[in-house]
Amino acid sequence: MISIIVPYHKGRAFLEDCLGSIAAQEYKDIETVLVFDRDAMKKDDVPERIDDIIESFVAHNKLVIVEMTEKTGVAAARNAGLANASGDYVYFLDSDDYLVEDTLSNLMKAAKSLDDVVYSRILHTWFKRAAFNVDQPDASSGSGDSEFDEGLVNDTKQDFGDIMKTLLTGKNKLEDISSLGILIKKSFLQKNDLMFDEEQKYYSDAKFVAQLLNCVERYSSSRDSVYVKRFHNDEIKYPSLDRYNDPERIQYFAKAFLSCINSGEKTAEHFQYMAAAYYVGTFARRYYDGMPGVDKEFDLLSNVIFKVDKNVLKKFGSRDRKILKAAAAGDGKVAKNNIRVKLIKRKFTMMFSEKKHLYRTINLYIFNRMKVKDNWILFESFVGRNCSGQPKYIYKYMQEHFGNQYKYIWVVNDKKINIEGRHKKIKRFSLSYYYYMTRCKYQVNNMRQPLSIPKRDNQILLSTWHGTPLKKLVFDMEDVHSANPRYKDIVYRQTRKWDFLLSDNPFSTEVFQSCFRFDKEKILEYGYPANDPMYAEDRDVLAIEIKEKLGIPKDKKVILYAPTWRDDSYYGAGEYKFELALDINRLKKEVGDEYVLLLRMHYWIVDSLDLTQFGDFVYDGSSYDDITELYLISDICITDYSSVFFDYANLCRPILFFMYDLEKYRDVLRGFYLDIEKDLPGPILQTNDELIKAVKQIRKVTSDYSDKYNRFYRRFCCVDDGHAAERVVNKILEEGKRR
Ligand code: C2G
Repeated sequence: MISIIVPYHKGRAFLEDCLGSIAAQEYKDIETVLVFDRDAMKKDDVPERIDDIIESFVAHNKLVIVEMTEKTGVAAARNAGLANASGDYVYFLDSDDYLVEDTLSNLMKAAKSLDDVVYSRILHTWFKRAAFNVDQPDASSGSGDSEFDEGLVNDTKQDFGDIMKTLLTGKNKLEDISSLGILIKKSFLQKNDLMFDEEQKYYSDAKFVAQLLNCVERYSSSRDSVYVKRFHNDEIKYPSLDRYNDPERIQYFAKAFLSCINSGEKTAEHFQYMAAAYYVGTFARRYYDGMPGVDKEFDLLSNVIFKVDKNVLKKFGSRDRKILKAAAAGDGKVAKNNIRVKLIKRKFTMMFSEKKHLYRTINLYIFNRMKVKDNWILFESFVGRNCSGQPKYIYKYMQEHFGNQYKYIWVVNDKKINIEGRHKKIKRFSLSYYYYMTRCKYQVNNMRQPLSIPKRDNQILLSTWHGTPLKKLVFDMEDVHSANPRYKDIVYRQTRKWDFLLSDNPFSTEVFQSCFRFDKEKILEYGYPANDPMYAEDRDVLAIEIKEKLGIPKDKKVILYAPTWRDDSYYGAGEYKFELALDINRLKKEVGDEYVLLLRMHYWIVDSLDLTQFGDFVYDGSSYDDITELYLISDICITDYSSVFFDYANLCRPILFFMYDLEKYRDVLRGFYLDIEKDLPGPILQTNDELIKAVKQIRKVTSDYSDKYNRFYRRFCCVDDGHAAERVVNKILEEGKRR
């Protein structure tokens, strides 16, 4: 029998997934030892209720509950679990992680009777279990949220069969060394007196694994067996253990290194190397910068570096050796002098090897010392992809009303983008970008700005965001499926720099306060400038021009299909896939005489669709800069979970919701702010049959939904009146005069 030891102190939803994954194991001869860390549980303001989860688990699974009252911490919890385990094998599973169905059966298949240990693969994810796909790229290799990814390292792929390489030398940091995903014979643990060090609040895994590696004789491995480790993406509600900001942490860190070095000959050199590498690679910088409490850290780490053998020191360059020798001797002054030389050298190497470092340095020391220009205003829409959305219409208003009084700067990825009026284009992340970002008085951005360019006190940053949200955003998302583990943390820091946030309606004002944790006073509920053209007198004239530009025959009505992206369907950072569920051939056959289809993929989608087969029925609107102009020429809008419909509703034209994957999108990926059955201004259609029928009977649909549409309009389009740009511009210029 396998005893699975699960320590628990927090995270109801995590525990549910964890126990669910145990219940779903193909291998059945298991008991679960669930250890409650009562002391840690008490720290919660409102204790979580988990009785129902336990009750339904117990109905079909063997469960032993261990109450830990005198001790606390993960090491003590695992030891308590060990003491109560009656299986021949033990297996540690954290309550915020989970397994796939064949995890244990694969381990047992690989286990030979004499083996002490069988280890497996650990895959990292920020997905909950229902959304986990074993074939997705490992989250620790960094994917998902665009340019802000830092990319962690995971190189356990090589020499998987060698236990030292997999469990030890493949890990970059002490906290990456893990006792998870390893099936261990209990008699082996008992024979060698192996336990977790309860004195170690953090890093107890490292010592445990070091000791295990020193006494293990027979082992196997199974690449097919997968342990799923979840990253925490809400460090505010659920900080992971290795992220607690604890001033005492360094003591545990130094102690853990010392005990790992002393754990046995087989691993000693490796830990000495790791400690020295950490010292010169990470700590040196902290020490040099004089971070608070760093002198104490210096003393503690000196004791560790003192243990580093001469042979190990030889593996480092001469400057690093000097730093390490000074550290071992406890000589802070010499250490610092050498660190200074190292950092200056590194800065120069970095500056000349990567442009971004050079530009950041120039920005910091030169541009940042120049005056902010009161009449410079910088615009960016959709991270430089185009000239559209709120920034475009704020720009347009300023061009028309303030002309040459201001210098207009547009941030673009490609200078060929067509932008009307007098302006200067700069490429995102070029040297000019740094220059203008740092010197302009005003910035208007509809997404998020990079943190690598510090914002100055007298600069004004207006975030317009890019839509009224239907799907949950940032701090309202229980799980972030598309972004890196630091997503919420990064967004939090970015949004703190916004002076104003634009909102289209009272509903958005409410949501923005929770999803961005943003102050109400700084939210401008002025409506969307990009919706102004929908109220313009000449909107039909404009529509004719746009239709002509796109080559759409005047006598054809237009169906706009503008779906959004799917969080879990991507190739890599910021590159999303889209599989078309719409049956274009059928739509063409059934309504092709009256309509054309205008396809508009979301800007994250990189798949280009081959539309040639549909002849003159389909027009590609994906590369068209401005979706507002596409709204103006469309007679029907088909969308799904995109905020597109909130804007389109200003035209009071029919909207159809093609939600073929509603259950997954709503229940697994995102969750919505609206009760879509009740609140949407059009029908939810899940099949092509339903969709085509609705298009054919569009008059009936319109009249069936007229009450709902009116209600929707009053709730979400109540501020837009064609003068949003005017309100926004007056406000920010007025604020500009004050600063
Ligand atoms: N958009 C577009 N084409 C699409 C979909 C969206 O041009 N096929 C543009 C629209 O301007 C829309 C904006 O991108 O308002 C945001 O699109 P969403 O599909 O809502 O998705 P997302 O980018 O995740 O925005 O609060 C805003 C949203 O909830 C988040």
